[in-house]
Amino acid sequence: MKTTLHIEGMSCEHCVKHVTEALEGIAGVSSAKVNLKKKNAVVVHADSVNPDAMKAAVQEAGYETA
Ligand SMILES: [Cu+2]
Repeated sequence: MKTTLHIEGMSCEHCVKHVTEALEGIAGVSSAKVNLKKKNAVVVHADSVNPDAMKAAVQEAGYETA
């Protein structure tokens, strides 16, 4: 499955890395491509991964997501 999350609050490559690691740290997520300019993350994951878990991981990392 592929889910695109809108992410607010990223300002540099460090933020991108932070969000990428947060998302890829979730069990069942195979990859997360975070785009600073587009302010989004395209996450490839197993069907079992709840979108709310991905949002929570982004928020715990210190960023906003809707
Ligand atoms: Cu940053």
